[in-house]
Amino acid sequence: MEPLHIKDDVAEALATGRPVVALESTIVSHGMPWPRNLETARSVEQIVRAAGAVPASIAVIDGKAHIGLTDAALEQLARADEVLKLSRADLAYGLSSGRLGATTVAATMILAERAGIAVFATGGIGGVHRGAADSFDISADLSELARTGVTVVAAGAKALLDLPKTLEMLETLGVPVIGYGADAFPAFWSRDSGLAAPIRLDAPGEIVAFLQAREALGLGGGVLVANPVPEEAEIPAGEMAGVIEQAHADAIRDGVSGKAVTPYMLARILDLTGGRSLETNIALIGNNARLAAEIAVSLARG
Ligand code: PSU
Ligand code: MN
Repeated sequence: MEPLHIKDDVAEALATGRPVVALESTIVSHGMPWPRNLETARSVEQIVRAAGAVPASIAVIDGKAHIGLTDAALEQLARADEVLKLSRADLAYGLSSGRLGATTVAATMILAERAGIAVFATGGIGGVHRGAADSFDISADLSELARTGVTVVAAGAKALLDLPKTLEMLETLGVPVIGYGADAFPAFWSRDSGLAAPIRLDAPGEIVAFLQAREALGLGGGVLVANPVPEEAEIPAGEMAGVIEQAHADAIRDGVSGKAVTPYMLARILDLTGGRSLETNIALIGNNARLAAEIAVSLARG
């Protein structure tokens, strides 16, 4: 059984060596409210196209992993209430059950690599959760970055995570973390988490040279490019701290655990910031999509 269904324009670009950028779908189904989720998914694809690459949004539909989604499929994902949130552990269940499934960073990386797509843009990666010493809640995104050869462009990791432990874990796993045009590791809504980015690079060509050096060493695994949100859209870390504390306390009060934690926190933070966090989220995804396309274009030139 062939598990992948590759959309025509994506297949053609891959066959002819033209740049392609993978995009995840959990952000559409679980990360943003209707109808801004659909508007954002469309505009992100448009940004990738404008930068000279073909967008490949990825999701599981009717028992197939779709690489590249039609507008109707994007709308279905954006509207549906019962969408599975699929990571490495349950990706195969998404296929065998025939249910509608959105892919996280981890699952999108797996499918992108299988399809031959080297660059992937998202909002923020999952990481080590606060209280992980007790809950053991560490996103499968981290171990995926260690093993799957895709370059992930994200605005760092959400400050609702334990960022120092997330960076330690990435280092342990051998995942390079590149601050793009910045010395600081960004914290999603904020440009500066207060932590240093382990490596700094300032142009897509520098990133491609770095990827080629990794390839020459046969290192395998992925790379995280941490791209700070544009200044005009950021919410400074100092302003986010109280909001995150509150959302975290609410999650504990409501007994939220496992897969539900990230969507719960995002929705709570949206409320607590009066919608401002959503505008920041939309701006940073577009910014990441543009950089991912520039990297893919530069990679395709060799
Ligand atoms: N960033 C967002 N919204 C999201 C996510 C990230 O702004 O919905 C999703 C991504 O798909 C990421 C996932 O892979 O959350 C991590 O979930 P978990 O912590 O359960 O692994
Ligand atoms: Mn988790």
